[in-house]
Amino acid sequence: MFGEQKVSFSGVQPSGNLTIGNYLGAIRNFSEYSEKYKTFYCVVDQHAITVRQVPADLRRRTYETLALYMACGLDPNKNTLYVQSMVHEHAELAWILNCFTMFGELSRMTQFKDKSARHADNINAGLFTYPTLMAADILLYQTDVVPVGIDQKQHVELCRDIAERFNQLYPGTFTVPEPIMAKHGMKIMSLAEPTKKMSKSDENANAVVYILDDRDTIIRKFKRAVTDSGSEIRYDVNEKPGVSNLMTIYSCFTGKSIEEIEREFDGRGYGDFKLAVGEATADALAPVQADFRAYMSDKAGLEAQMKKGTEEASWYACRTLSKVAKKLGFVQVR
Ligand code: AQP
Repeated sequence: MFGEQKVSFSGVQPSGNLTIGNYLGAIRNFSEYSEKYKTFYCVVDQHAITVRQVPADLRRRTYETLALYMACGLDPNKNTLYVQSMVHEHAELAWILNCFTMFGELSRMTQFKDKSARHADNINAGLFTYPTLMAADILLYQTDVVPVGIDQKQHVELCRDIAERFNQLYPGTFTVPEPIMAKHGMKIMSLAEPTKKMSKSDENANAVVYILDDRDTIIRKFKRAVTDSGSEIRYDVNEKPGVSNLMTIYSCFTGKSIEEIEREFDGRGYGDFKLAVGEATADALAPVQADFRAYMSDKAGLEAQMKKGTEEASWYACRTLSKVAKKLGFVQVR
């Protein structure tokens, strides 16, 4: 909360091409808060370097992620859209919060365990302290709500613990945020291994539908999606994880309920169903892709937006960081 205004904050890492998981679990829900909240949506490039990135790819994907934010309906006049590394307060507050976060807390984070298993040759300190940088991102803006997919809920809960601990020592410093998850689509699963989350860094491109995949590719990927034994289109995450995941995706893109979908495909096989999911996904993404191309063709416009977003975000970030510095006893002679 900044003054009387409630705040929404979230971010996406430019660590790969964005997936329909990122879209349905996070970005699509960001604009819900644009009218009533002060909203900050950030391209979190500093988070992305916890695993090795090719610099040219990271730079390109940073532009692309910003363009996708706008293509997904985030109006830059109603939302502060910016790049994390351009607002130095994020990293500064992260250091401070490291001193208020326990080793045991960070060790329990599921994402740290998963990513350190996947990147066993590079278990760096940044991977371990990722959640304190994320807490800094959120707390800098006195955030009330953080729209995220369910995989990030644990990090937002840790952020709440850090904020409460800090507030106990230094009352009234931070707003304690709430994670907000979409009712449907909070965890879209891999098309190849439907018990595993769909991730942009998955090495198997067929397991993932990217927001920018063309129509034929989208339909082909859904046709090849792993389904379950039997032929019934029925929602049952334990017995039919593959079909249930496709039903969730179809529901998210068409607005139909799970019961409606079960009725629609009663007596029809997986082939018909997969084609329908592919077509619905491609139809829904087509306008986003067209807008994305238009934004990407105007690099100067994107850079102007980055500057504007940085100026807006910096003003809020600087206020919170000065408050924290004062509370901690740092000398601030300007
Ligand atoms: N499969 C998913 N279903 C629903 N939501 C998802 N999110 C990610 N995957 C899914 C949500 O997208 C937002 C941005 O995610 P991120 O870029 O911060 O990183 P992540 O959660 O680690 O996502 P990825 O795609 O799995 O990236 P990599 O492969 O780089 O680790 C978050 O709100 C997230 O919950």
